[in-house]
Amino acid sequence: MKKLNTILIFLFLSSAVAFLAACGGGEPPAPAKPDPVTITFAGTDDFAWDPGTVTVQSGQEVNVVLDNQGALEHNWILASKTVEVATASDADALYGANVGYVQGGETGELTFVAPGPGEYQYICTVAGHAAGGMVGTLIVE
Ligand SMILES: [Cu+2]
Repeated sequence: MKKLNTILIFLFLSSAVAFLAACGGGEPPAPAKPDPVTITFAGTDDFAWDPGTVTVQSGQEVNVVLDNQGALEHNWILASKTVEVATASDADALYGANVGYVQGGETGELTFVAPGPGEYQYICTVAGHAAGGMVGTLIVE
Protein backbone atom coordinates (compact mmCIF):
# COMPACT_ATOMS: atom_id res chain seq x y z
CA MET A 1 0.00 0.00 0.00
CA LYS A 2 2.84 2.34 0.79
CA LYS A 3 4.31 1.65 -2.64
CA LEU A 4 1.00 2.55 -4.29
CA ASN A 5 0.90 5.86 -2.38
CA THR A 6 4.43 6.63 -3.49
CA ILE A 7 3.50 5.97 -7.13
CA LEU A 8 0.40 8.15 -6.86
CA ILE A 9 2.36 11.02 -5.31
CA PHE A 10 4.97 10.68 -8.04
CA LEU A 11 2.29 10.80 -10.75
CA PHE A 12 0.68 13.84 -9.14
CA LEU A 13 3.94 15.74 -8.89
CA SER A 14 4.90 14.81 -12.46
CA SER A 15 1.65 16.14 -13.87
CA ALA A 16 1.90 19.27 -11.71
CA VAL A 17 5.36 19.97 -13.11
CA ALA A 18 4.15 19.37 -16.67
CA PHE A 19 1.17 21.67 -16.08
CA LEU A 20 3.32 24.48 -14.71
CA ALA A 21 5.81 24.11 -17.55
CA ALA A 22 3.00 24.41 -20.11
CA CYS A 23 1.56 27.53 -18.50
CA GLY A 24 4.65 29.26 -17.34
CA GLY A 25 5.78 32.49 -18.82
CA GLY A 26 6.14 31.76 -22.51
CA GLU A 27 2.76 32.95 -23.72
CA PRO A 28 2.60 36.40 -25.32
CA PRO A 29 0.16 38.85 -23.74
CA ALA A 30 -3.16 39.38 -25.49
CA PRO A 31 -2.86 42.09 -28.17
CA ALA A 32 -3.79 45.52 -26.89
CA LYS A 33 -7.19 46.77 -28.00
CA PRO A 34 -6.73 49.71 -30.37
CA ASP A 35 -7.75 53.11 -29.03
CA PRO A 36 -11.10 54.47 -30.23
CA VAL A 37 -10.89 56.84 -33.18
CA THR A 38 -13.13 59.65 -34.39
CA ILE A 39 -13.35 60.30 -38.12
CA THR A 40 -15.19 63.28 -39.54
CA PHE A 41 -16.60 62.81 -43.02
CA ALA A 42 -17.39 66.05 -44.76
CA GLY A 43 -20.28 65.61 -47.14
CA THR A 44 -20.93 68.24 -49.77
CA ASP A 45 -23.38 68.81 -52.56
CA ASP A 46 -20.59 67.92 -54.99
CA PHE A 47 -21.40 64.33 -53.99
CA ALA A 48 -17.97 63.56 -52.60
CA TRP A 49 -16.68 62.37 -49.25
CA ASP A 50 -13.69 63.97 -47.60
CA PRO A 51 -11.79 61.80 -46.78
CA GLY A 52 -12.52 59.39 -49.61
CA THR A 53 -10.51 56.58 -48.04
CA VAL A 54 -9.87 55.76 -44.39
CA THR A 55 -8.03 52.96 -42.61
CA VAL A 56 -8.96 51.58 -39.19
CA GLN A 57 -8.00 48.55 -37.10
CA SER A 58 -10.19 45.50 -36.70
CA GLY A 59 -11.93 45.69 -33.32
CA GLN A 60 -11.39 49.44 -33.09
CA GLU A 61 -14.27 51.59 -31.91
CA VAL A 62 -14.93 54.04 -34.72
CA ASN A 63 -16.89 57.21 -34.04
CA VAL A 64 -18.23 58.57 -37.32
CA VAL A 65 -19.17 62.22 -37.60
CA LEU A 66 -21.07 63.18 -40.72
CA ASP A 67 -20.48 66.88 -41.21
CA ASN A 68 -22.99 67.97 -43.80
CA GLN A 69 -21.40 70.99 -45.42
CA GLY A 70 -23.94 71.16 -48.22
CA ALA A 71 -27.51 72.33 -48.48
CA LEU A 72 -28.93 68.92 -49.43
CA GLU A 73 -29.50 66.17 -46.90
CA HIS A 74 -26.91 63.39 -46.76
CA ASN A 75 -26.49 60.05 -45.05
CA TRP A 76 -23.57 57.74 -44.26
CA ILE A 77 -23.78 53.98 -44.07
CA LEU A 78 -21.14 51.28 -43.90
CA ALA A 79 -21.71 48.67 -46.59
CA SER A 80 -20.05 45.62 -48.02
CA LYS A 81 -17.63 46.15 -50.89
CA THR A 82 -19.98 44.13 -53.09
CA VAL A 83 -23.03 46.36 -52.66
CA GLU A 84 -24.04 48.05 -55.91
CA VAL A 85 -23.70 51.73 -55.04
CA ALA A 86 -26.25 52.96 -57.58
CA THR A 87 -29.02 51.02 -55.84
CA ALA A 88 -27.70 51.04 -52.27
CA SER A 89 -30.24 51.66 -49.54
CA ASP A 90 -30.38 51.86 -45.77
CA ALA A 91 -31.02 48.10 -45.74
CA ASP A 92 -27.43 47.61 -46.90
CA ALA A 93 -25.98 49.11 -43.69
CA LEU A 94 -23.71 46.66 -41.87
CA TYR A 95 -23.58 46.33 -38.08
CA GLY A 96 -26.22 49.01 -37.70
CA ALA A 97 -23.75 51.57 -39.03
CA ASN A 98 -26.21 54.10 -40.45
CA VAL A 99 -25.92 57.73 -39.35
CA GLY A 100 -29.37 58.58 -40.69
CA TYR A 101 -30.38 61.55 -42.79
CA VAL A 102 -28.63 64.77 -41.82
CA GLN A 103 -29.88 68.10 -43.04
CA GLY A 104 -27.61 70.68 -44.67
CA GLY A 105 -25.34 72.43 -42.19
CA GLU A 106 -25.93 69.84 -39.46
CA THR A 107 -23.96 66.91 -38.14
CA GLY A 108 -24.82 63.34 -37.26
CA GLU A 109 -22.83 60.71 -35.40
CA LEU A 110 -22.64 57.02 -34.79
CA THR A 111 -20.19 54.58 -33.27
CA PHE A 112 -19.47 51.07 -34.47
CA VAL A 113 -16.79 48.48 -33.89
CA ALA A 114 -14.65 47.89 -36.97
CA PRO A 115 -15.33 44.41 -38.34
CA GLY A 116 -12.79 41.87 -39.56
CA PRO A 117 -10.03 42.87 -41.96
CA GLY A 118 -11.08 43.74 -45.48
CA GLU A 119 -12.40 46.52 -47.64
CA TYR A 120 -15.79 48.09 -47.12
CA GLN A 121 -17.45 51.15 -48.57
CA TYR A 122 -19.33 54.03 -47.07
CA ILE A 123 -22.22 55.35 -49.02
CA CYS A 124 -24.70 58.19 -48.95
CA THR A 125 -28.05 56.51 -49.53
CA VAL A 126 -29.94 59.61 -50.64
CA ALA A 127 -31.21 58.73 -54.13
CA GLY A 128 -28.62 59.50 -56.78
CA HIS A 129 -25.86 60.62 -54.41
CA ALA A 130 -23.79 57.43 -54.39
CA ALA A 131 -24.14 57.12 -58.15
CA GLY A 132 -22.90 60.71 -58.31
CA GLY A 133 -19.74 59.76 -56.42
CA MET A 134 -20.71 59.88 -52.76
CA VAL A 135 -18.97 56.64 -51.94
CA GLY A 136 -15.70 56.04 -50.09
CA THR A 137 -13.50 53.13 -49.08
CA LEU A 138 -13.01 51.91 -45.52
CA ILE A 139 -10.01 49.66 -45.15
CA VAL A 140 -9.91 47.49 -42.04
CA GLU A 141 -6.47 46.12 -41.18
CU1 LIG B 1 -25.59 62.56 -50.08
